[in-house]
Amino acid sequence: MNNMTKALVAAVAIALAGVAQARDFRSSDTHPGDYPTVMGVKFMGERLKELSGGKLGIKVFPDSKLGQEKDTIEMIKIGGLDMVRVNVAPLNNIVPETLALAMPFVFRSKDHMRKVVDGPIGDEILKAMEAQGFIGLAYYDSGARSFYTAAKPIKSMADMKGMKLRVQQSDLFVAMVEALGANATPMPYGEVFTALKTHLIDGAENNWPSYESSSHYEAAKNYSLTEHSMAPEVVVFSKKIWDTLSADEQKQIRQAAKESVAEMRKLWDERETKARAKVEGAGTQVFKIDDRQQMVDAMKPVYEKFAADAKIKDLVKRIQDTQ
Ligand code: GTR
Repeated sequence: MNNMTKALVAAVAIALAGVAQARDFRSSDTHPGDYPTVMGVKFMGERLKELSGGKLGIKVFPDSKLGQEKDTIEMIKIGGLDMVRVNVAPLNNIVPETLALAMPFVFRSKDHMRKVVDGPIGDEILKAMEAQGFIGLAYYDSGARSFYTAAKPIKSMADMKGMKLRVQQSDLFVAMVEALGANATPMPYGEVFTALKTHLIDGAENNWPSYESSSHYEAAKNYSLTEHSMAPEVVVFSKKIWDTLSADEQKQIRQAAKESVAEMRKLWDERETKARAKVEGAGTQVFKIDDRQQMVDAMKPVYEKFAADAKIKDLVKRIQDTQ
């Protein structure tokens, strides 16, 4: 072999070793492939590939292919899955600090929510996840959640009396719905469409993009602008697996996650507008709430119960005080 061939052989060997070492983290999401949260994590994967010189990447499994949110959270805890993008609500029962972000009516606007999660409060809550086996990497937008129903529309709090409404698997959401006078039915997201169709429930609650992409709008055509929650999404890594990575790798993952936020928000804002237009075009009726303040006032016992702990109370107060 001449020197040139030797150099070539060596280069190929190094490249092959690189390929052999390349590692794709598996990340779960309940939403379909074109949903902003899935696209956000895909973007994060591309950035991670660049930052790690091709050594690390992410493979996203959409449509709950790896399980419903609660199950994937359990998998993350034991290191059976690398990453997941979930809403903070299914983390409420495990990481109490996340309650502060899911409290009803705690955020005044999208800007308020973004300011809180982008600042020290957001970081503090991400950090609090570690004790439970989660490395909180970044928050994604989830807009505002409102109730939607199949038969009778909700125009005021009185309309909710006795209705059976699906909520996420969070005790806080159960308490919120009960305080509004309805019956809460916690169940995984993937079961809601059938539950609406078969009238097991009268309605559910979600943001515009979820209401649209899940086809819930086909089964429940009355969307009432309660906008009772802005509980954000979160991108989480398994601490068990995290602890086996080098400091450099951890840094690259954190950076890629942070960089994906702006991209996700751009996609989110576009999707919110598109989703609303699509469902309204398909026959969804939108209702304003006659006396939304009555709903806000009804949350007093919910705050008393779920923000009783000094730490949560303080987080909630700091969120409210954020201008
Ligand atoms: C969506 C959220 C999902 C899931 C879903 C639900 O808005 O993006 O992660 O929590 O709500 O209602 O279960």
